[in-house]
Amino acid sequence: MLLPDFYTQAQTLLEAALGQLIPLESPQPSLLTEGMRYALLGPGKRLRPLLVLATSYTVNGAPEQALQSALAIECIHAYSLVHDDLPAMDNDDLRRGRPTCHKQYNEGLAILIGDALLTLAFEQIAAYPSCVRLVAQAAGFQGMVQGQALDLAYTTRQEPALLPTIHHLKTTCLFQAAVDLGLATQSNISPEVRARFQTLIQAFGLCYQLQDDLEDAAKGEKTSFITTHGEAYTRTLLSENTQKIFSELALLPYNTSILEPLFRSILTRTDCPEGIA
Ligand code: GRG
Repeated sequence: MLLPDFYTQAQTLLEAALGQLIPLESPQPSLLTEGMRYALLGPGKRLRPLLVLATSYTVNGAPEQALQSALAIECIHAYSLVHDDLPAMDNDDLRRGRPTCHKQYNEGLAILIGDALLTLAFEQIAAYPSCVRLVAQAAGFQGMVQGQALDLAYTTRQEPALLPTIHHLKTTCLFQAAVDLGLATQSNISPEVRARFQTLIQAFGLCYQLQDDLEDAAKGEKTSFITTHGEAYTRTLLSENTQKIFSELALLPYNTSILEPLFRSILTRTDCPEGIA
């Protein structure tokens, strides 16, 4: 399959499947289901589900399990953004160029929209118990929610040493879960391959966050990692870890012509696979 074809098809498949997750004409149409669709179907880049599908495709995994896992991880991501935007968290008014969920609806409903998306995620992978465990561990107190809790505490207890841990838990854990879900679609993955994927996704998570910080700094926004470690060090770390991603990919015993441009496009926002921008 040609590269643009893979991503065009994956995006089309994902949007169609996400659109069907929460029916418009449910027996009792409600603001809750409307809000869930608002949060889930907004113009996101779908990076995590694409990573699940691309990883699974690379290792020749089971496509149906990959799709269910991709939907689950996008539900988790959407819930995390709804809750992250709440007044008690980041208190943001805009997300993806539109009013945040609590601005569009109200705060109470936004909390429930997040809750419902979180539970919907687990419904998608209920047939795959190992995936349920994997997602629960990445998204819960050992992962993303713990990262958010540490981030909340950081506003009063500013310990720069905590920043890499916060970034890792808030951002990398979900990317790691995406790759692990992709690998879980193939029973025949060697420990060496698993370890290489782990190394490269850890490097990728760090790069993703550093890139985000550099973009914020360029816009004049204060970003804590650059404030504490300096821009030069941030760029060096970014460059070292970018190299690590591609050297690990090159050592995988698979054709990585689908995965490689996905990582490259996310990190550089250039040479994007069609459909991801
Ligand atoms: C509220 C439990 C809870 C967790 C929130 C994900 C998160 C944790 C907070 C979002 C703030 C954050 C860490 C931003 C940095 C990177 C990030 C996750 C950006 C948004 O992801 P994209 O760029 O968004 O994939 P789209 O809109 O494309 O889906």
